[in-house]
Amino acid sequence: MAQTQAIVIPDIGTFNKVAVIEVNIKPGDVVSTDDTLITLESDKASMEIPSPFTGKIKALHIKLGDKVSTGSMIADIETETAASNGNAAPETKVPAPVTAVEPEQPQPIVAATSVAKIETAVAPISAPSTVSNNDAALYASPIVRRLAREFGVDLTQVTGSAHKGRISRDDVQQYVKTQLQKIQTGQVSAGTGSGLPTMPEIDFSQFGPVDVQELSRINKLSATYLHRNWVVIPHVTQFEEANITEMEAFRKAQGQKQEKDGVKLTPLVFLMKAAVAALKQFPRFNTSLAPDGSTLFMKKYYNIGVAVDTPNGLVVPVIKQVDQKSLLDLAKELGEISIKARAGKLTSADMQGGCFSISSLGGIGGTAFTPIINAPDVAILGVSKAQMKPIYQNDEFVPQLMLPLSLSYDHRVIDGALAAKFITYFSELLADIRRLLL
Ligand code: CAO
Repeated sequence: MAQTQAIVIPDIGTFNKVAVIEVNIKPGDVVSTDDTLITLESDKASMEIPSPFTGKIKALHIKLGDKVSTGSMIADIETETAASNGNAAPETKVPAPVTAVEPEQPQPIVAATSVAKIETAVAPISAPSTVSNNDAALYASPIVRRLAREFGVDLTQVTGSAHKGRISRDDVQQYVKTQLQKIQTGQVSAGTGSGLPTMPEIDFSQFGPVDVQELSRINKLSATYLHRNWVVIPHVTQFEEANITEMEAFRKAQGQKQEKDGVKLTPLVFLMKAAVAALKQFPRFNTSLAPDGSTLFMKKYYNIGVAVDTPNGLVVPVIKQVDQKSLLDLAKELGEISIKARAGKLTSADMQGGCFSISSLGGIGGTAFTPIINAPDVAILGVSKAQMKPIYQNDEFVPQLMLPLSLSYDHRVIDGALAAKFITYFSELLADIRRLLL
């Protein structure tokens, strides 16, 4: 005859108000004796609480994040046979967790009749789970589940190598290693199959009206590419301000003459020339790192990628042999290639062969930003809007036009000291553009 029994938290000894970190059941589920119902986690240990009965869950009295102690209600279960004494739910004794930090401490509870699975925790959990809950049926200990959460690994993607397909700590570590290798060798993008946690799907219409818009082809391509670079390359961004007062005076004087011929001389072409001079001075910036990270390709040519904002998204055409072109040649070519880019007519050859990139938002505004490296380059320069600022010179504040620069570099190839030298040199060149002629 069917009978409803209450399942409560068994004796967990001195542990009090322990967080529920996993709930593996819902009303209607059929469970067997010893199936894991929930997982608890204190700052020192994790405990899986097994079912004392076989039967069907009628009601759930617990949810993720609840704090529970011995005797707290977990669920009501409908069983076919009565419990051993027909009155109360049998108590499941839980052995004391052996903590990693205090291994010699006495055990608060005797484990003799325990059926709960307990594993030692190595550190307090610091973040809530972001991994899919579909891994409830997997056979993995709490410590392995915690490791998976810490690395954002979806356990349903991991093959268990231990007895009966149980997922071990080694399996999770091996999975992370394999996924990283796949990203590094370009076999997968960081956005797919990398083992990184995925974003939850949200029905935004529940909050208000929404339109759904498909991303452009360029948006999708650059998303994959930017995500890979962001995840794979350890970025550091070094900031600097260059005094371009004299450079601007010169540019404006020249510009007025040139604009009649349809050539617009903007600060960007000076930056391209300064970039070439700095790449020559610091050749480590003019390199690409082999995918296995063991060799550097030192380039003897000077091609500069320029980020162009188009109606369809961001593209980075490459201006070739910048070292061999004049400021006016560059201004003309930049004008032509931006028109081509905005018309969506760039070819893949137009976007290949770069050494270093410049992303200029100076015509728009902003004080600084952290550009993402355009791999296989090892550095990129972000340029923001120049502003007049009071600069202390010869015992007085003098208004000067200062250009904010943001140099992001691949820290596997470039050390911070070298980056600071590069950006200082670059800034000095802009402050005295006669040096560009040297
Ligand atoms: N500070 C102040 N003013 C600046 C400036 C700076 N750093 N850089 C450019 N300007 C001025 C120019 O002198 C020009 O002024 P005038 O019209 O008075 O002559 C105006 O801003 C517009 O310049 P521009 O944008 O047309 O030309 P550019 O050579 O600076 O840039 C291009 C060309 C193609 C790079 C630019 O049009 C563009 O697309 N920029 C966006 C790049 C981008 O999206 N980067 C982000 C990538 S990450 O998402």
